[in-house]
Amino acid sequence: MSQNYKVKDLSLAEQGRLDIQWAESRMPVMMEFRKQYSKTKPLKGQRIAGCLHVTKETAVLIETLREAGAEISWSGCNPLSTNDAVAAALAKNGISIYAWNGLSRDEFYWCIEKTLEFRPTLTLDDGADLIMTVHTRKPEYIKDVIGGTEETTTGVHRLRAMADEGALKYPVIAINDAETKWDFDNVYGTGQSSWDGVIRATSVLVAGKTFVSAGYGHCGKGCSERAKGMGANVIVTEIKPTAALKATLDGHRVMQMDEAAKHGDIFITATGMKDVLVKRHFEVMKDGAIVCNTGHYDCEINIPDLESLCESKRTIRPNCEEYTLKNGRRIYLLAQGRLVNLAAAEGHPSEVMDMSFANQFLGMVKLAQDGKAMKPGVHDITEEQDQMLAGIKLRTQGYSIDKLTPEQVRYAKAYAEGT
Ligand code: ARJ
Repeated sequence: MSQNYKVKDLSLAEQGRLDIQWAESRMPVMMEFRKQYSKTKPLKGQRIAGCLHVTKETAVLIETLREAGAEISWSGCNPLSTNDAVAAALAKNGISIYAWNGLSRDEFYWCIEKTLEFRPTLTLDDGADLIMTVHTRKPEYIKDVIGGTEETTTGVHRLRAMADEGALKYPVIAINDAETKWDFDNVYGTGQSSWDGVIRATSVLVAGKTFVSAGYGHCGKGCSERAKGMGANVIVTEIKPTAALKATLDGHRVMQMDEAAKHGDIFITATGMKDVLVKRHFEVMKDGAIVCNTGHYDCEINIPDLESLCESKRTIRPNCEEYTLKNGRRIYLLAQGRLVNLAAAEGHPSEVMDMSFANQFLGMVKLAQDGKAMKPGVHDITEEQDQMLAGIKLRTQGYSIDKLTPEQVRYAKAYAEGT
C-alpha cells in the first residue's frame, strides 16, 4: 500500500504519543464524546480533510473523529506550528497526515492538495486555506463536499466576505463564533499561550516591562490581562473606539502606535489586520524591543520594512531573530512574525481546546446529518449548543449550578410584572 503520509521523522512517534496522552488527560469533553460516538459512529462513510495546526490537542480531535467513523486526511495550517512528534504518532497510528515543521509555501499547498486526493465529503479548516484551495484549485471536488467548519476569527471573516459575493459554494459552520470557543480560546487560550511563546523564545522578565498590545479584541484583551498579572504595564493600540474604551476601563493606557512604539519593550500584534507594525514604528523603537504576532496570518508585522532598516541579522535563540538596525538599535522578531503561541510554544492549553474542538466535532456531526439541507454560506452555532457544551465542561470539572424554578421560567417569559 502506498505511504499515505509525509512527516518529518517517524521515530518521534513514541514521544508524540506521550504528548497526545497528556492532552487526552486534560480534554474530558472530547474523551466523553469519543466514548459516546465510537458506539454510534455518526461520521461513518464521511471523508474529512482537515487543515489545522498539528498539535497534541488536534491529535485528540483527529482520533476522536476517526473513532466516530470518519476517514481522515490532514495537513497543518501553518508552516511553523506542526509538532513533528505528534505528526509521527498520528502517522504511526494509521492517520493520513501530511505535515512537518518548517514547510515552504509550495510544500504547504502540496500537503493540502494531498489531503484532497480522497475527495473529501467534509472540510475542517483553520484560516480557510483548505476551503480556498478547494474553490480555486480543485473546483471539481466541490460537488462531493457536504460542508465544512472554520476555527478562527480571520478565517470566518474571509468566508463571510466570500459568501457575501456568492463565491462560497457549500455550507460552513463558524466554529470561532461559538461563545464556548471565542470567549475561552481567544481570551484565556491566546492570553496564556502567546506569553508562553514569548517567554520560551526570550526568557525575558515580564514584570516591570512595558507591553504594547496592538488590538484589544478577545485575543488582545487576553494578552493584556495576563501581562498585567505578570507585572507589566500595558499600552493598548486600537482602531475601534469601543474596544479602546474598554481597555481604558480595564486600567490600560491607550494611545496611537506612533507614540506607543517609542515606549514598548514587548509588542504583540493581535488585530487580524496587515501592516500594524511598519517602518516608522521600527525606527523609533527602543534598543532591545521584542516584536511578535499572535494573529493567524503573518501580515501584521511588516518584515520587509524591518529588513530595509537592518544592517545585520542573526538567529540568537530558537524562534528569536536579532535585527541590528542602521541606527544601532536591536529589534528581536519572534517566530518570523508568525503566530508566536504555536510557532514558539504549543498553542493554547488542552483544557481550553477541549471546548473549541468539541465544537469542531459537533460541527462535523451536524454537517454529516443535516449538511445536505443547509444552504451554501456561513452558519452559526446555536445558543443551546453553547450552553449544552458549557454544561458538560462544568460537569467534568465537578461544578454544578442553579436551575430556574417553573415560577421563574414563567416570570422570565412574562413581561407584565414590573417592579
Ligand atoms: C490546535 C490551536 C491550539 C492548539 O483555536 C485557535 C485559533 O483560533 C487558531 C488560529 O490559527 C489557532 C487555534 N489554536 C490555538 N491553540 N489549534 N491546537 N493547541
